[in-house]
Amino acid sequence: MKTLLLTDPLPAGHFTKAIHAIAPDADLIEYRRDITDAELAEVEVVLGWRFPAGVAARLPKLKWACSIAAGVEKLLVPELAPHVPLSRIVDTEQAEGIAQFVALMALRHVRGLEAYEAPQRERAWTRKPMAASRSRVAVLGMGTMGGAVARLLGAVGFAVTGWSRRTGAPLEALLAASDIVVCALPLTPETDGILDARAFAQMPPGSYLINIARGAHVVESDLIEAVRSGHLAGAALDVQRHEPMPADDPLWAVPGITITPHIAAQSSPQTIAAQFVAGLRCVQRGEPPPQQVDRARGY
Ligand code: OXD
Repeated sequence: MKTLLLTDPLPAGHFTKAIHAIAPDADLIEYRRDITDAELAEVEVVLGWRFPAGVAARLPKLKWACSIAAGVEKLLVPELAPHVPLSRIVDTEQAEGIAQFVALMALRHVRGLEAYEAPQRERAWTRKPMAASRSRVAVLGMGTMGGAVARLLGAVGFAVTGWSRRTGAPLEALLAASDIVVCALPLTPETDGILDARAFAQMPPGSYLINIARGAHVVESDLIEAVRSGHLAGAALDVQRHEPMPADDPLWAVPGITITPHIAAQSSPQTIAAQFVAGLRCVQRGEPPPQQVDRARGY
């Protein structure tokens, strides 16, 4: 079965090597801008991060699409034929890495670590000791990532409440009762822009946002306003609406906002290859591939 690799911005070569190491028979082609309709007409499987514009409509034989990520919104394009199953990677190692990143950012914030940077530059031994923090954290999205985040934050002393759209619990009340809000939601039309001026106004003064999901969950201009006004203490954004973030993006220069370039945790090509090949074998046998997302729900 011919598989098209759409891994950009990650180099396809890593995936080809990892897949061929365990499935030498896998028939892989890498996407090129000048790829022809004749080549695409032979493709039965896609492994990728995002569909370049128009490509999904040029795959008449497509039988399965598999994301190289946990989030699938960039493959779930309207032109993807409705009968094509879409799978995602489920990686507990990645979830643990994400949880470590969130714990690092949450602890750095509540322990006031940034307050020691200027004194060190000035060689000033200025102490502001504190007891253990018991800050209240809301984890929005309780899937593989959010669940791991909630467990680790609980283990280091935070009072954690998980929230997901499916529980139907009112988000406003939780935001109002949280010192830190962590976004681990899937990106769907319902969650796009969910963290906006209204949500920030509901969060208590001095509270903090950590986003490890997708940049589009946050209305970034509203966040900048909420931080600049002093209502929010700041934010740690591992993901941004425009990735890679352009040099003139206003988010770079907001005191209190930490930007990292989508590095909180990533699945290894070996993990992706193992899950992909297991799914490919199912499709080759005519069985449904595992780890399918509910296309109507978007995750
Ligand atoms: C993912 C990601 O969704 O890396 O897995 O962002």
